[in-house]
Amino acid sequence: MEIPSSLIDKLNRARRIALLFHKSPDGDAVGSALALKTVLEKKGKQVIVISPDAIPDYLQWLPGSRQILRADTSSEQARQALENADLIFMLDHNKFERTGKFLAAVLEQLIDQKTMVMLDHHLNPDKRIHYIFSDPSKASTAEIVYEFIQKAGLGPLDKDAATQLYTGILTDTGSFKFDKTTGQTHRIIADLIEHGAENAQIHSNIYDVNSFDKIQLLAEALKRMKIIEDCGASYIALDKETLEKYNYQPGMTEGIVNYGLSLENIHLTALITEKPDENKIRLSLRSKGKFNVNDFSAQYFGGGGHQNAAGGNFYGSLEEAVQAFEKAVKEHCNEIKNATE
Ligand SMILES: [Mn+2]
Repeated sequence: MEIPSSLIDKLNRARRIALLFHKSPDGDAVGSALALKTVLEKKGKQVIVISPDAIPDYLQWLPGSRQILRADTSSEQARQALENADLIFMLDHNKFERTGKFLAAVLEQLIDQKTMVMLDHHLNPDKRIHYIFSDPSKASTAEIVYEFIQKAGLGPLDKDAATQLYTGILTDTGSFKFDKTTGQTHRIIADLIEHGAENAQIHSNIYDVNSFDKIQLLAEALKRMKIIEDCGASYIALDKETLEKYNYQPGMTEGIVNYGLSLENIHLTALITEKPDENKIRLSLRSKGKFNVNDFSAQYFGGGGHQNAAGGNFYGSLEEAVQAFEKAVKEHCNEIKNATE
């Protein structure tokens, strides 16, 4: 990573900095933004982190999490923060639209007036952004933020920043098991532990905090898993009545999609959910090997993400979404079946 001196100048001069990430934020989005906030504040900057919507419960213990401004409940404050910012950082997303309608419209208005910096690992970044540090070969945005902090001279990391970055890497690598996890990932993790990240405590804070409702919902979801055996695919569909029965909260379906991929000879899976208070069906897609769910989602569900993990949407009923998924799977049957050969 090379940071242009023009950006270093802008960073040095900036007084107010706004950081934002994608809708339905995960550990990588929140951890990356909070870590950058931690180090920038140490340099005397006024920093605000803006979230499109709620921070899931399993991340609320993160230092600084409770100061995050929610654009869905404080939209005017969020707009003002962006309008007043000297620099805007886009973390863990490649396009304005990933931040939701409201923020995307504000950012669209500001693109000619404000310097914007993207730190991300999703495919196809918006080329209009002034400074782009995008690397889809990286397992997490947090790794890119780590490097940015080093190269921009924003270190050394304190315990909070180390904890925030550790959380981003931990969650986006599936606890260091996804195939983009590299030696460099582990070298960064080693450095974060040496700077105070308490690995056992962080794992426990994130993974040992299930509610009874969440486990019951998982059980229900697993019972509903369907297999399209001939094509090596599986899926789980969850209707809103079921989610409501278990007192649905944001983040509650996190991780469920991965069970569909844990089966032998299954190379593509989807979690198809009808969320309460949404007029669309959401798909979360995972694959193994060569089968590219970024392209698959773009082709059928107007979404994208990464080669082996992507999201998408369907406008219609849950049943229609399931049918559309099954049809799309059949069209790519051989590719899916042979994805790991
Ligand atoms: Mn990420």
